[in-house]
Amino acid sequence: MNSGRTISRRDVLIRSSSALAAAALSKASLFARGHGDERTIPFLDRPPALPRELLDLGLDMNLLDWEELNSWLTPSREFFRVGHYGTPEIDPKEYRLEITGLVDAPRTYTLDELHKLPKQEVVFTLECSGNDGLPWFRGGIGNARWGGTPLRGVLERAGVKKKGIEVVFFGADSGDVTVPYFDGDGIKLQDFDTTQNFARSMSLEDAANPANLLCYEINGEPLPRANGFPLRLIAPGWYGVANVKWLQRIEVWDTRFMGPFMTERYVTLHEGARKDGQVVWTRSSVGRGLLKSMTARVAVKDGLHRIYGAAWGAPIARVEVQIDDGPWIPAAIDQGQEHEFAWKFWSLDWKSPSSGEHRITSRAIDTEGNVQPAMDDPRIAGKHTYWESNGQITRTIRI
Ligand SMILES: Nc1nc2c(c(=O)[nH]1)N[C@H]1C(S)=C(S)[C@@H](COP(=O)(O)O)O[C@H]1N2
Ligand SMILES: [Mo]
Repeated sequence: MNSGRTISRRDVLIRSSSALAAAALSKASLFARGHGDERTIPFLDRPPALPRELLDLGLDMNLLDWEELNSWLTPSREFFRVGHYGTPEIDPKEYRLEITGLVDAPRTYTLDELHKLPKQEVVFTLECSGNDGLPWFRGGIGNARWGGTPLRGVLERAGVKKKGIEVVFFGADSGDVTVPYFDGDGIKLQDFDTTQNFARSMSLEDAANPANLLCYEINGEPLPRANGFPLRLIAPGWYGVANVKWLQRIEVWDTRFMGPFMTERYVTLHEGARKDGQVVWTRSSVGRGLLKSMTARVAVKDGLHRIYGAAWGAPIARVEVQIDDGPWIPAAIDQGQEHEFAWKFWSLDWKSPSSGEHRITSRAIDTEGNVQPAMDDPRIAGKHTYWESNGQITRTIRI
């Protein structure tokens, strides 16, 4: 198979348990004052409750409450969940993973066989690309140490044929999808009612990234059912939707895959103006995660105020905070969180805030100098859909 973009071993987060234990110790510095007589000052902008329609569907997304966040690794039972076609129940003894399509040696794996393959772990902050795109949708994010076997090895063992360019990942969950059929002039000829499994694809080059895992563990425990038991794809650096749960079949294709979660749902519509003033509309499939940060909590202890938050979506170099219309002030970044794909926690001492209402905005800066866009940046302001909302978030609070 193609070797793809070379990603150095160093970039891939293969950690022994002792290194991970050290990372977990960073809890000591993170939100260090979140104990004893420290008091959280509630934000004025807490998200509204889920809309009635969603509650009626019995949807329980288990969203993160930022103000309650007190551990760098999200405990598995607290991890958010998104399932568009319900939660399949899979008997681990009956479970099979199929590798098929344009490969020399198609085969199926039992769970036991997958567990016996080389194990690798990665700490990765998984965010739903819808997070912060709708008023009630806040906290569709979590950080975990995922364990499994590298996808790359399984693809190599199957032997991808020369013609293969696309890797399609099918989940066990399925739903009804209406597929419209147009003629060349855009006239609709027919609607096909189909049943399709949840599926997403990646180019072979992206799929071959050595960080990608066929994952069966979260924080050292088996995956909970809602998070993909017994096996899911973990694609570090990609938005949640790419991380296919209840993984059942991997197919190598010689053409692009056009499933609804690539081309219809999880699609961003953007209106941008070029330098010459011409307006250009683009539609793109949600894919890689984007640079972002969030102010999680403001606390006071012994009369001293401190702002806490997180930043993720790219290797984080710095985080800056703006209070009201003041200057951008660098925040202190917690140490011991040197994981390429994991969020970093930060904090800032807020020197003698005046009483009254205040606005707090954070922005993350990655190691390449990219700055998280402001809300009026054309990348955000020109976006007409709610996906990929990584604009700078302003929280409001009364002191
Ligand atoms: N099979 C399957 N995989 C899926 C989904 C799904 O509906 N079905 N939802 C995706 C989306 S949109 C997100 S945000 C993540 C959420 O992962 P989590 O439920 O473990 O938090 O799963 C992704 N994988
Ligand atoms: Mo999502």
